[in-house]
Amino acid sequence: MASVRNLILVLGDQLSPSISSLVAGDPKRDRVLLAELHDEAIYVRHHKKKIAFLFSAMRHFAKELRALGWVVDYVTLDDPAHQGSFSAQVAHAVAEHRPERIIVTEAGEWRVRQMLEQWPTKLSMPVDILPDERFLCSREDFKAWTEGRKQLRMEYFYREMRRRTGLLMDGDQPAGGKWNLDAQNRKAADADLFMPQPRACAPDTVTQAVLALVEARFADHFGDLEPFWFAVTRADAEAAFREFIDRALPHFGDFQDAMLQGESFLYHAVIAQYLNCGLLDPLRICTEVEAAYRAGKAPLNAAEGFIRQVIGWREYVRGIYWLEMPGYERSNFFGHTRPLPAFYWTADTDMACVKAAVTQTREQAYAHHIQRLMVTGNFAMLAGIDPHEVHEWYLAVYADAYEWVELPNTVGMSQFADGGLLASKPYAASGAYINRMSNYCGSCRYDVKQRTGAAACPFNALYWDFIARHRDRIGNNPRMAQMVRTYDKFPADERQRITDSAAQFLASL
Ligand code: DLZ
Ligand code: SF4
Repeated sequence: MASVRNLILVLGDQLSPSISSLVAGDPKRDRVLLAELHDEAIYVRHHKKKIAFLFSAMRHFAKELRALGWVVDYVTLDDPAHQGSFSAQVAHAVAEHRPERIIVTEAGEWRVRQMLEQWPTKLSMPVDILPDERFLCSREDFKAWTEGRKQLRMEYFYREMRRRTGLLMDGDQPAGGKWNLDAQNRKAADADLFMPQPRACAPDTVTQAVLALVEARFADHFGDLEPFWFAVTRADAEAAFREFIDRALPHFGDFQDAMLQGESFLYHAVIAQYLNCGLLDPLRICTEVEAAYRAGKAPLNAAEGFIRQVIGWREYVRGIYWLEMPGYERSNFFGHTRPLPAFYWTADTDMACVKAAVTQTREQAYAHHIQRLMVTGNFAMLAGIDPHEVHEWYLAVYADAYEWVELPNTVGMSQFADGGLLASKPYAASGAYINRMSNYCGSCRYDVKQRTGAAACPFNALYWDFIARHRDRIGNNPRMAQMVRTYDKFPADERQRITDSAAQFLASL
């Protein structure tokens, strides 16, 4: 057998043929290793659909690479050669092939990066860790951008990314004259029989085998395996994205923050799971969205909102993650310690908004950004849930969640546990916000108009109690000071009712 020059390890979220580790290799002399790993499936107990999605996408990617001429060692979870972890699997492959060196593209998570960095010593072998060029802003570039800045606001980073990529630019000016049209993207939606649904792909035989494996091995993990409809190949992910452009993008901006009972997807793209594992390319999808706008097929507020999420927010949170790890994971600005309530797993709650978000999360491994931020996230912060438990929940239950993207969104944006490094104010809201943006409250046992008492929407007393509990921490934030003043104007007996209602509700969790 011909000897192997380089062993190229491809991680489960690196399913791109143009990933730097493969570009650096040679199909004739190098060998690729991809492995379904027990440790990766359980270090948080990932949603069953997420595990099945990734395993099936990995199996299809191995096929894609073989068609391109690569020799691929693919280790399934039930393979006799399965070793359980990245380190053990690579040690096993090194013993078998005796390569000259290992090549790998940098990991997306601190935990895995630590592992890779130990390999030269552990394996007595050179390990080339290459930059992940699928991101438009390298870790070094992001660090350089932060230098000398008092505040790391996404908006300024985003403008630089617009200039750098040329996306939605007319010369050196933003298309349409404004950088950010978010203010136009807050309309409430009405139920509409013709709401587009994301493209559903029927499971092929490869996916069917994975579904059986996941059901057998991870039966006690959260989440429904079926119906399974995610794309698991690049071609199907691209087809799903093109359907989004044709059918949903025109309304994506307007209804970006809306929520409707029984509608899990509204006009969202539902492509983050494809993007974050490498089936879609960030720059390419943005170019296609811009082309749709330039061709008059989508309004500017939709195209700009979409592109901002990808080249602005997504790159920005990754930059923050690498800037702030490893300490960031344990941030707890408010000192919250309450355990995550059981209904985050069971959906067994009378709060219609929370019930809807958790139910669809169980069914789809998906909820859109406002459900995550303003329903489950907002509730957790108001109720004083330990932000680390909240983080592990989001990381486990969403098909698109990897730590680099999920942690800053949870710890920084949604829980304000970093004390305002990332967000300019806590995303705290009472029931009124949810009522304005959704139709959940109409069918809820609680009354969104009442502030206190057993029938009142729990978000209301919890919101005011949160303001009161943390007034010293948030009162000097100009955007929160107004709420503290409003609270102070409540009569003393009303303030007491708020304290009592919040305490009673929390005791019932
Ligand atoms: C999330 C995940 C899961 C569930 N399974 C695997 C796996 O079996 N093999 C693999 O290579 N990667 C998996 N991943 C992704 C990793 O846990 C990790 O999130 C990324 O490699 C980022 O460092
Ligand atoms: Fe949620 Fe309160 Fe509305 Fe019920 S009344 S759906 S708990 S916001």
